[in-house]
Parts: sequence; C-alpha cells; structure tokens
Amino acid sequence: MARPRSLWPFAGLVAGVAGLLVSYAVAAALAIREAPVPAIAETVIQVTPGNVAETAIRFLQRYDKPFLVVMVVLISLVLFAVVGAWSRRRWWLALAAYVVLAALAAAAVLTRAGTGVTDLLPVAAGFVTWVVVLMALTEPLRRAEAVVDSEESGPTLLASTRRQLVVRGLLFGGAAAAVAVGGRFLGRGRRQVEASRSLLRLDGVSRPRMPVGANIGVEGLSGWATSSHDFYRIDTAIVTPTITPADWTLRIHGLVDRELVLTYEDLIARGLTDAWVTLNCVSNPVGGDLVGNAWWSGVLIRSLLAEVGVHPDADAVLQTSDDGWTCGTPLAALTDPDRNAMLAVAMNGEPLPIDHGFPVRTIVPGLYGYVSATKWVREYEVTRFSDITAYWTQRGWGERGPVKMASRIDVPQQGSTVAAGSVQVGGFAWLQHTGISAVQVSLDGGSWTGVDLGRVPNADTWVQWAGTLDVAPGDHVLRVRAIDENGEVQTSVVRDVLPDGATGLDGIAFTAKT
Ligand SMILES: Nc1nc2c(c(=O)[nH]1)N[C@H]1C(S)=C(S)[C@@H](COP(=O)(O)O)O[C@H]1N2
Ligand SMILES: [Mo]
Repeated sequence: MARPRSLWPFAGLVAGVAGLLVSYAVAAALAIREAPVPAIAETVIQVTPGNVAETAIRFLQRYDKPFLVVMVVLISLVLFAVVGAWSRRRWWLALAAYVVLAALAAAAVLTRAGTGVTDLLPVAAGFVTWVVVLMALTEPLRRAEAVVDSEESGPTLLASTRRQLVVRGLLFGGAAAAVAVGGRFLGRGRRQVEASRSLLRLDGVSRPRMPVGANIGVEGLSGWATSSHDFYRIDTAIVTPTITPADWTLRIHGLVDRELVLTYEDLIARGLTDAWVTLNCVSNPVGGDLVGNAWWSGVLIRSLLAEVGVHPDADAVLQTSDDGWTCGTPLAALTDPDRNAMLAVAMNGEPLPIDHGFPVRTIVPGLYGYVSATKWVREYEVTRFSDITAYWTQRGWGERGPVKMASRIDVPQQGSTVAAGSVQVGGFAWLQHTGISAVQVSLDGGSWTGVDLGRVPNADTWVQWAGTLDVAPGDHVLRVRAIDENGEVQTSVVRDVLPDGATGLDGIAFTAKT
C-alpha cells in the first residue's frame, strides 16, 4: 500500500517558502535593510576565502550578488524539502532544523554593520511561519498515514489527502505571497521618503562646528557631540510617519491675527539658524542615557510667531504631529529671545533622519522632549494651557516640563575594577538654558571636591567633566553633583521620573586593586 511519502517534502517546501516570504514581507514593511536572505548571501561573501571569491566574482562578473542570492534560495528550497521529509518520522528533527536555520539567519543579520534587535523581527516572523505552516500541512498527512494501513479504503483516502494538502498548500502559499506584496507596499512610503531625503540639498545648513575643548579626553567617556545614529529615540509611533518635503505643511493658527500655512520651501526661505542643543527625555532616570547633544539647523519659531501676531492672552502652543501625537509648549519658551527655539530641518548637518522627525521637528532648549520636541510636526495652535490637554499630560505627566539639573558618572563604570592609585573619573552634567558652572564629586561620602569642566558654546548643551582621584585599594562609592550658573546646587532629594523628571544624585560603586 503506497503511503503519501512524496507529500511530506512538498509540505516542507510550502512551509519553507511561506516563511521566506513572510520574513521578506516584514523586512520590506519595516524597511529593514538587512533582510535574512541577502544578509546570508553577504555573509557568504565575507567568509569566502579571498582568492575563491575573486575567481567567482571575475567569473560571474557583476552578477555575483544576484547569483549568490539565487544560490541561497535554491539551497534553502532543498533543505526545506528535506525538513518536510524528516517531519514524517521525527517532528523534533524538523523543529531543530528550523531553529538552526533561523539561528544562522539571525547571526548573518547581526554581523552586518549597524544592526540591532529589531532587525531580527523578519527572522522571528519567518521562523514562526515555518512551524505553523508545517504543522498545518502535515496534520492531514499524519492522520491519513495512521489509518492507511488498517483500512480497505486506503487509495481513496490517499487521493483525498493529496487533494486536501494541495488546497492547503495553495492557500498558505498564496497567503504568504499576499503578505509579501503587502509588506512591500507598506514599506514603499518609507523607501520613497528615504530617497527624497537623500536627494535633499539644504543650502543654509552648515556642517557641525565642533567647539574646541568640549571633549576633555577621558578614556571611556562618550563624545560631547552625539551622532544621529547613537542619539536616543523615543516616540509613540508604531509605523513611523513618512512625509516628503513636498507633502509637508505647517499650519499655525488659534489665538493669532493672521493664520499661516507654510510649505517646506516657505519655511526654508525664512533662513536657517544653527545651534548645539542637548535634548533629553523626562523618562530618563538618574544616571540614564536618554539624552543626546546634536547640531540642529532650523528656523526660529519666535520670528514665525511674530509674523502671525500672537494674542496677549495666549500662554501655550499645542503642537500636533503627523501621527496625531500632541504636546503643549509654554509660549514664553518659544518667544524667549535668549533661547533659540526652532523648527529644525537638519540634525548634525544632514536632513533630519526619518526616525528623528523628517522633514521638520521642534527643538526647544531647556524643556523635556515630551512638552516640546514634536517630530513630524504639522500644526501649531496658539492657545491657553487652561483650554488644552496633550498626549502625556492626559496620562499624568506635568504640564510645562522644564528640564531639571542632572549629572552623571560614566567613568569608571558601575561595578568595574580599576587600578588603585590615581584614578580618572568623568561624565556629563546638564541644565539646558541655565548652564552648569561647576561639578563636584565625593568619594566614599567624603567632602565634595571640584572637577574640571569641558568648554561649551552655550548654556543649552551638556558639559563634560573630569577629575583625577587618589584611590586606595578596596571597594568605593563615587557620587557626583552639579552647580548651575545661578549657584544653585543639584538636589540630592530622590524623585521618580513621573510626573516631571527624576531628581537625586548619581552614584556608582567600583573596586580598586593594586
Ligand atoms: N510625533 C512625536 N514626537 C515626539 C514624541 C512622540 O511620541 N511623537 N516623543 C517626544 C519625546 S517624549 C521625546 S523625549 C523626544 C525624543 O526625540 P528623539 O527620538 O529624536 O530623541 O521626541 C518627542 N517628540
Ligand atoms: Mo521623552
């Protein structure tokens, strides 16, 4: 009696291809550059001995990459069929094969430059698809095989099982293909905006001018200027808004004399200002790293507000982003002549990265991001705090959100071991818009002693600090505090980030050894 043997590899093939398609769909939808198959192909190139690779490349001319991708897919197809055959006898072996394949794909993705955990989403989606589809397809086969031996109706059953399997295979294969097309469609917007962003030439944007002496040269301390790549990212967007400059407008309305709708060109035409500004998140805990310092270029908000004529009874601007996020910003901070609040179009000399608000976002020195730094900004409504609520204030966070003084120890690291004797310590301190005048450290609860400060171009940026301490062998605790330009000493009172920012002093424990 013939058993439906050949149907098992078929099931494996369908499951395998469905997994590849779904993983491709996720990569395309999220515009993840390192999709599993190309990542594996690129890894193959990397691990191939140079002479072999060269011969192959010369042989294949410029088709080496497509050739490799095709090879990876073909080899995968064979593997998928084998896995399907295996699943007949040993289900765990099939599962183990999927785990190994997924692990290889994950490793390939992670070895590419600049990849992170989210880049593994396509691999995870593919893995789940493999398991689910293989189970769904082999279930009728398993049932059929169980009865085929014992019953007269074997051939009829076999035929109906084959039919069932083909139908299911088509359904799953079709669904996976549809998902792949859908993923590509979803990702299209982002790819287009990415393209328009890379073509954008902003005449008024200058390269970051690195101030002399801002980095004081402590080993292990991150740079005073934060690259856009390393800059923290916080927002509520699940799908990042993708807006081309041509599609962007800003509407300024509310308590104004003349409502204004600005296009991107109108905005740029008003002339760009640039400044170093440190931005931080209200959710940053003491010692945390939700803070970064960048060179921003944009248009001064106070001149736009002067243009529209703000009514004297207004005290807030309700900002709305393309994805419907809102925040209420104190009008006084936006009109303050000593503080260059801007509609930023560039970060570190380049058009804003999409994740940081392309094409236009707000930057206001001295306010936490949640009350000011609207990314993908679309609307300014001049209004009164008493008349509005915004995204985070509805959820219990403070209304106005001025930043609080903070200082952080980066060197030595918490829990590290250093050589006893003279030990270098260092970190950052900030109170944007007011500025830091001094930083002090205390070793093991001893007296506060001043350390050196790096130079800063203005009061709106953080400052690096560094010192050298004489440290005896043993366990130690180091604490830090800052003093602002008004002589105010940073408070040691511990407060949670909710509702309006953490307070308390950063402290680290370390060990000195001879
Ligand atoms: N559209 C939009 N803008 C937003 C947010 C958001 O959720 N949506 N989050 C804000 C918060 S809480 C912070 S701290 C900053 C972070 O900006 P970044 O991601 O560029 O570092 O963006 C602000 N702007
Ligand atoms: Mo934030």
